[in-house]
Amino acid sequence: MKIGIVCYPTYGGSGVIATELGKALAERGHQIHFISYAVPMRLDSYLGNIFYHEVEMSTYPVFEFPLYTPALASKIVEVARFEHLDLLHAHYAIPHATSAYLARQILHDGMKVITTLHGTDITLVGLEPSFLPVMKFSIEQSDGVTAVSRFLKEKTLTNYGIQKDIRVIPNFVDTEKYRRIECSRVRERFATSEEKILVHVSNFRAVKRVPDVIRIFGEVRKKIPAKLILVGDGPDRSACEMLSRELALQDHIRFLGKQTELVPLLSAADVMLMPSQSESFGLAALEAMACEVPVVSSSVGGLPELQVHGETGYIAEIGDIDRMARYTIDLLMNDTRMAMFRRACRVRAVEQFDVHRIVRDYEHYYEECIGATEAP
Ligand code: GMT
Repeated sequence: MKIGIVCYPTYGGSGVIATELGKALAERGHQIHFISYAVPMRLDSYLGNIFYHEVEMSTYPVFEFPLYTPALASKIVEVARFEHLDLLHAHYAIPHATSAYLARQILHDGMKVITTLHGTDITLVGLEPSFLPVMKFSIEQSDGVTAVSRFLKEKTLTNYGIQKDIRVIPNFVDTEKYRRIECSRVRERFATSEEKILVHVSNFRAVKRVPDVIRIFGEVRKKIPAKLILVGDGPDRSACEMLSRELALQDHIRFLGKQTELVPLLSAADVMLMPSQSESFGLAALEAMACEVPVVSSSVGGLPELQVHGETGYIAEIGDIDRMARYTIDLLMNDTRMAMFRRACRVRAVEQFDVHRIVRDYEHYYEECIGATEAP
């Protein structure tokens, strides 16, 4: 198939999934055309079958705001005409599903549009009154809609009153690449041999509750010698650096900023903390699980679909810092349980969320939407 993929190129789950999906589809013989305003972060080397088309933004003094939605629609039209796309896969509904709808109306050539809902496009941004009617319309007009968790599917149906079948296709990880590696040198850089290592990976937005991560760590350190590695960057980073000083934890916390090579860092870690306020899936937790790192998380959104309480980690109510700290301490103090959890994390990542399995699900869904196969 000739497939167009529209996504955000930045550090974030939807862009990662879109890029990894495109790469995996290309390996399976499809021709992939990425369309975005910059090269997607994980599209870092030349790969056959993959092409990148940049949306050019023109400015004009009359425009107070950049007009990305029509610019993207025009680029989709151009790529679809030149390359004869069979379908266009829009990741993150705003504004990609809208541009895709516009392009399809202009094209009239049978190109199908599939929209994948990722999270805040539905739970946060899309609900704003200035976007909601356009979001509902654009999602309903897509030929196929997928959501990354059952939670997100239900939220979309109820919040938007959408009368449309939404297929749940969970996020995935390349378990060949994401596997625990020998990491003693990395561990030594962060901690002594007596210390445990906790890790958190996010875009430091309010929904991630990074201050909770720091407070949980503070409680853990009262009982166990430990270090905390914080990976990523975003609006809450300065406040978190301040909080770590207020709590006198600054010598035990390393803010690493954005990192592209996560496997060595995850392989050095003992537990991942994800106390999010909202999380439709939790891709960072899945990547940790693939590297045998148990996750202590909040109970929100799709997290209970990803990890199993008491098997791959622990789940607590949002904001219950004491409970999350207690769970982390229990796990760090019990070597036998830790070993069991580690194994369970890896098995669950490989058996339920491996890239090869999920990419086949997308392929079947594409075929269904194009009309090549019947729905099961
Ligand atoms: O909202 C974000 O944090 C970014 C967003 C994205 O599109 O990059 O993440 C969402 O999509 C990821 C990939 O499907 C999911 O793993 C995240 O759980 C989801 N984030 C939220 O729901 C907060």
